[in-house]
Amino acid sequence: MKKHKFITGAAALSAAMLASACGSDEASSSDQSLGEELDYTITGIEPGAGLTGLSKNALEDYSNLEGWELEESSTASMLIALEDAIDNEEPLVITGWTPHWMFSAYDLKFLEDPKESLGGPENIQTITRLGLEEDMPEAFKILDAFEWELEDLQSVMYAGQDIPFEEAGQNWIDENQDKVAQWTEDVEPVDGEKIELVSTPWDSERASSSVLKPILEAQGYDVTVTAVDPAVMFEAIATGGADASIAPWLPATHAAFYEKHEEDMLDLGPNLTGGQNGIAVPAYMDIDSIEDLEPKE
Ligand code: PBE
Repeated sequence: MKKHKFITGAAALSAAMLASACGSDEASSSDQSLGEELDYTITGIEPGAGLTGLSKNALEDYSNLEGWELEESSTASMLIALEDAIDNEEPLVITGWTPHWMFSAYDLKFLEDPKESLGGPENIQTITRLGLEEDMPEAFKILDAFEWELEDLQSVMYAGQDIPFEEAGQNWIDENQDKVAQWTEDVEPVDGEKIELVSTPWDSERASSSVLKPILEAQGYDVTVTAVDPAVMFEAIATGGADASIAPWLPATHAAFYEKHEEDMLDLGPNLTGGQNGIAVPAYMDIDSIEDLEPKE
């Protein structure tokens, strides 16, 4: 699996600088506590991610995380730090989630989260702007029917690490004509009508977009998919600037945005179940719970 295909030089460079600044080549770790070794830092992702908000809640909720910090950067930098730690069998605490290929590429475990700061099982859900059903009934039928399994999304997401997502999505469509037929049952073709989808930049959502877009195009739609921060995505749907999204993670990840805009959008329910967020560590680390992290003295 080519893990770094989409990582830019700048991101790689800043992550390398972060890694060296974090003291990975400090002297013997045996005389240091885990917290000291990690500089009391949880390696996080983008500031705008729902997961970042949940992780900040965890820092508040757990008294043993007194003195710990969440380092916000990007998914690409977090993944480089993770690969680096695993290559050297060093400790690292990250904010992680599934579905993501990190759990198939590496042996990771979520730390137990007895306070459920990071939520429980997550769905990926479909939302539309108000009035879409009246304005674009055929697209609405597809969006309403669109629902797939974790294995489907994962197969597109894994393929997307080696080939362009457009190709991975089209291959999945070619191999899953029965599911596509269900989603497009009784749908009348349209003539180049424009539809604007909003999504987020993570690989799970690049995968789902790469499948939905050509399906709508095959029905005659002119489809735009724009990847934005979750806050912007909900805002766009609520204001009618965009038509629909299949990218919201709920009930916990995007709860803050959902609650803000609930009245101004339509929720079509889960298109996928079986997601999970958490604080994660390489499996070789001998801690099992967020509560095993010791407070800064
Ligand atoms: N994630 C993956 C995103 C949604 C998809 C869990 C990193 C987030 O907003 O946190």
